[in-house]
Amino acid sequence: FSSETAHALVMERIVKLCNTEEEPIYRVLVVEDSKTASALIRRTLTEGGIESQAVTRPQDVLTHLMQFQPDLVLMDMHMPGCTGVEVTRVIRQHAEFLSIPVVYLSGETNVALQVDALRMGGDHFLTKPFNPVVLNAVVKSKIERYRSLRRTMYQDSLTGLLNHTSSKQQVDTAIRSALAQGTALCVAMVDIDYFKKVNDSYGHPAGDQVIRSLAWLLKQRLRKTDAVGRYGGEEFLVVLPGTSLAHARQFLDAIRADFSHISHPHDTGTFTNTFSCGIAQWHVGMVSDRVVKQADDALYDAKRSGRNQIKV
Ligand code: GH3
Ligand code: MG
Ligand code: MG
Ligand code: MG
Ligand code: MG
Repeated sequence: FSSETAHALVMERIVKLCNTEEEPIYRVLVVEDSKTASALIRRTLTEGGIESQAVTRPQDVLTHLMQFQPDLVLMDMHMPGCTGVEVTRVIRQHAEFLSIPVVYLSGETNVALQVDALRMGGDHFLTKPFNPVVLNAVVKSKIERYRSLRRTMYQDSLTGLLNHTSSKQQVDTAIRSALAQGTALCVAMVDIDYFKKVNDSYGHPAGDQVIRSLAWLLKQRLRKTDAVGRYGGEEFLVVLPGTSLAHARQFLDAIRADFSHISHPHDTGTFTNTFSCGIAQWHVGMVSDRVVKQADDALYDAKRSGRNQIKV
């Protein structure tokens, strides 16, 4: 696996996490050389509603991490040829897995060695024989914390969409897969029209509500493979893999028309609003900054031409 592929896979999982309202199932990678022990651990996890995969050979851990995208690693201490501490150190060398929870589950009762394991990248130490209830409780609480950490890192708190940084990363990810698969890719920039007036006339909370309703509409309409992020205050970045310019335009224009008909409530009545949009088509050789800039230029053109429209 190249680090680019790893990055793409990780982003895919993060987007999935950000796009689903209900929590996806918990996923645990069990690193354990004894097949009997891993079968027992996995059965316990299954009973707790936790999905798992097992790795018996430490050299396979990275591949499994990238393909399975677990939320947590359950790590044995003593394995043939290496220790769990060494495996954890390798995992932590990859930026994508810098903060994934690593929980030790080992027969090691030497407290000094347990403390060493925690000092060197471990998050928790459980001993064998384990208590199934405690194991599942530890796993779930560590995963919950890790998820809320990732959320604050990647998600926009007002809308639940991707934030500025992760929507930009999403363009990189989409470019990589467009290159690998030889497919089309369009990127669009959406910006609400005369938004300052909304704030001035109806107040900031009403403005926030307009931002949320556009976010909701975009999220509703986009397909699973698309991505949308809040790029700035009232600006959204939309990534449409496998989409021609004509289709992207048609698709966003339908959303534009629908948005313009939404009645937004304020203290004494309702008001409507519009957005403008610029679309850029990606071509081989274009870096993400350039395709985003081109969408932004097209957006500026749409604004200058009177707003409530789409330009390419
Ligand atoms: P146009 O895009 O049509 O050119 O006009 P505009 O009035 O929308 O232009 P501009 O981009 O200059 O203004 C955007 C305003 O959005 C400025 C800022 O006060 C407001 N804004 C930015 N973020 C938020 C937010 O999170 N909530 C609210 N309510 N307003 C925000
Ligand atoms: Mg062992
Ligand atoms: Mg503006
Ligand atoms: Mg605006
Ligand atoms: Mg703006």
